[in-house]
Amino acid sequence: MVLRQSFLIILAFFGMVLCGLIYLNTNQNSCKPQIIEKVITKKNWKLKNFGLRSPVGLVYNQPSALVSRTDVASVTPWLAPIVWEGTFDSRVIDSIYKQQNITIATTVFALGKYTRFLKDFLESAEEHYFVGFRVHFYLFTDQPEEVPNVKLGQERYLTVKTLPSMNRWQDISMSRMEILEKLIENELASEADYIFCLDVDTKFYGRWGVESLGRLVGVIHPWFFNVPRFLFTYEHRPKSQAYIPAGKGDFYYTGAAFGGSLKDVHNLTKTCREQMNIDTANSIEALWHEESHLNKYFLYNKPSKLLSPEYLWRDISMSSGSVKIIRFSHVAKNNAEVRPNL
Ligand code: 5GW
Ligand code: MN
Repeated sequence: MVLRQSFLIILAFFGMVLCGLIYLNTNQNSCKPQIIEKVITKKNWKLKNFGLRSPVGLVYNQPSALVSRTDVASVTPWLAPIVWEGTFDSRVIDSIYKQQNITIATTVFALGKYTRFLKDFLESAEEHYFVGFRVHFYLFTDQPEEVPNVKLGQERYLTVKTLPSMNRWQDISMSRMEILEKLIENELASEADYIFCLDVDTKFYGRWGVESLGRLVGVIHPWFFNVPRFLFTYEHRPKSQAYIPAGKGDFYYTGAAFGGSLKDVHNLTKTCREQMNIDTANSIEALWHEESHLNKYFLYNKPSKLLSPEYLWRDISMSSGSVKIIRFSHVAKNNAEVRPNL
């Protein structure tokens, strides 16, 4: 009798201890992310030690359905991701794309005095841009002799294409979309899977990798990511094809970087080229040229992925709380010095 009683007491005691432990554990999980991290690490340790591997052959932290960055939005209302530091694991995403044997075409224009930006652009790209992946740069210039001799790594290619000199910035700005459209049509189909079109007065300072790939990719303009849309510099004159009515618009996207699949970027460049031609016929030039047309396009053809201003910052010397890493940035330039005399 006494034995049975003490057995039951011991059983009840262990039951209480167990309940307490379960309670503590669930409680910690729901309110203390750092505890979750510990649990995950322990699991990883177990996985490693029993020789188990995740499907992508990597041991990595368990993704959380509860914990993420809370100081920025990482998804749009149409469920496109917005890529910020802390929203992806570079090892996981690299290992997924590594299996796909992809080529990323990258276009850049350097006419007139803008060839001076090429060295820093290309050298910094070698260090930070799609490192470990096949990249093919297509460089359009009116001065091929000014292209610096930058040593490119394995599986990285540069094709220089000579353009006639253009002195009017309108011509440079307008012709870019048409040249991209024709490049995709005539040359890229069997050569590349994705394309990015970048300004040359820029430099890479941090990783820009496969996390940026998507069907249609826009980059949020660094001046406008934290302002209400009535301040966006959209084209507001109905006469222009780039017209966006007041009170409309999602984000203000930069014209200095955009990309995506060949098909989607082809449609984008073709549409912008056609819209700009209509504007020219109607003697109107949109406020910010092709950037205005790009913004109109993205309003009606939503990007499937957005890159945060980490992917195009204003100038490396300026800082912001939510931008924790500057990956790519405009360099400070003296417009009067580099632009042709108008
Ligand atoms: C740009 C503005 C006025 C006159 C000429 C140009 C210009 C642009 C040029 O003389 N040469 C040239 O190669 N470009 C290309 O267009 C560069 O790739 C440049 O990055 C891109 C956009 O022009 P940006 O960079 O001057 O425009 P913002 O808005 O970044 O200052
Ligand atoms: Mn620029």
